[in-house]
Amino acid sequence: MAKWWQERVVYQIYPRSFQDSNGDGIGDIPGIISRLDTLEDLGVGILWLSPVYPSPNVDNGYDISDYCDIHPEFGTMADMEQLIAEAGKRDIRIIMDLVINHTSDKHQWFVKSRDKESPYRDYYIWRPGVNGRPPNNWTSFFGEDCWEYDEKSGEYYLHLFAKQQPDLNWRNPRVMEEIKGIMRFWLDKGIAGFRCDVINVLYKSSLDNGKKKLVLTGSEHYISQEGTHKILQELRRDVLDKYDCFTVGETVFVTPETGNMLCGEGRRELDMIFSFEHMETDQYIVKWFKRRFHAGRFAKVISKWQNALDWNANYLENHDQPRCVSRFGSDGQYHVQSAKLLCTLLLTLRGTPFIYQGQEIGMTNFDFTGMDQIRDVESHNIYRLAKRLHFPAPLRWRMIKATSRDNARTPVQWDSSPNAGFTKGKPWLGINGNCDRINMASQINDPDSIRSYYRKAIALRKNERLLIYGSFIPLKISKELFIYKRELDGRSMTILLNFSNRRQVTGYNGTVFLSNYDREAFDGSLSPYEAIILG
Ligand code: ISL
Ligand code: CA
Repeated sequence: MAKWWQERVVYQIYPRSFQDSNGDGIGDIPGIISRLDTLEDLGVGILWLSPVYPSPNVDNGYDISDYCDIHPEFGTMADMEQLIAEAGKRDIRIIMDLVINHTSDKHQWFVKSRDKESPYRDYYIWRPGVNGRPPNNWTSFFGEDCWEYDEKSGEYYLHLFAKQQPDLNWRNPRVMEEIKGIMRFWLDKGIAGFRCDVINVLYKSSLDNGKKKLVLTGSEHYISQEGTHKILQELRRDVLDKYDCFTVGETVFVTPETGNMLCGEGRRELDMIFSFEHMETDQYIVKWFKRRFHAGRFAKVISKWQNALDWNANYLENHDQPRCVSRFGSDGQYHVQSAKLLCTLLLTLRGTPFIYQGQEIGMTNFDFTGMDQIRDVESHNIYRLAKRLHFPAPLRWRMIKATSRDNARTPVQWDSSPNAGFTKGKPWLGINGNCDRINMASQINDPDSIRSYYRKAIALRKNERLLIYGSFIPLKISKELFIYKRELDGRSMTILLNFSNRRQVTGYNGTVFLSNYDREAFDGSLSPYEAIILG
């Protein structure tokens, strides 16, 4: 049966960097409201807001200190309600980020839980040390230890992310009830669902030592455990099923098999998941060791996932990943062409497309020159770790520059005025120097711009059921080419993507529905980074 969240395109907003309205240098909810017309014009039907809750911002809102309020730097609850209403008028629905693996260490639950006698003690995972050492050998996502010692109670607490992000204890039924209450609170306000942060690590099956690994020692005890499936089924049954909403899970270290267990239709857990494998095709083991981009490797992984799940959540970019045009395309000579090629790919895959703010104008990786310009907690932790491991300074910087999450977090480039129209004050994070050249104002009315191409591709998907529901059939995958077919009720479209220079192909013909070059007919010759949809 058709579902609205399959037919719509999602646009991710990272509120801090989207649009500032009051000159404090931080994007906010009134700023988002002021840009809703642009988003409506683009054709998106769902907005995903990265966290807007009160937070000490150690991890920019992914460390939540109060789940049922709005961070004053983003506005008020009334602003949030207005955003939901104003978006609704434009037929745009809103999903929020649900970060329930951990809270901030400033959350009242955690503050109280520091007291051994408190009923909140068991909301988190506290353990005594072993011979003066942490309870086990696990390592965290952010390159540090997983356990933090608390003087007050003489025990350690578990944190899979930063030490200011203590993990919740999902074995405690009271935690489950609290989270259900939070979900209902927002759904009752009219939001349309959640993007669920690192949702497949909630349940820790044991706290035994892990097999020693280069990264995430201990993860076999918490990745996609049976206990997590039970939790997801319960949240679905008791909360989500009572509303017209959907969930997309951010799921780490999933395979097609474990992914299916999390979002297969019959499972009644999540509606779709973000997998990471295609984002790992340009790295060795961890993202800090870059490997040259290879379109064939990338396309092969995408194809595999396309047919592995009932429904996909497709993305090429988000607030944790470098900009896709710099990474999978070209941010030099073929900037415009390759940004449009990546747009074609994203909008013609089977699944719900997720566009990240700025992607629709081809924003590139940052042009920062040193660590002092970087704010991301992960980048700083990894830089320190690399220093401890005696990596030379230039290598350390190269690692961070290519992979830092701040690449995608620089403010949106709206126009060529000071601070790119993002703020009248001092932006919280530097603005890319290319904002004179790459900005919304210069693209919005230009029919040949990247932005206009996104608009066209979104409209095409909306009008072509086969681009939404059709099957995905890979036809050719190589270092240079990714060609596939979408098919529904005997009709088909072929999508040709050329990741290289001029190329000749034979055997493909039809009407040109969309191309990033100005062409009416296709004769088999592809220009550099050309993308064509043939019908
Ligand atoms: O950033 C990463 C890889 O590029 C991941 O290790 C990332 O930390 C992981 O995907 C989890 O991400 C989510 O949870 C984190 C938060 O920092 C991220 O911003 C969020 O997307 C902790 O809440
Ligand atoms: Ca502001």
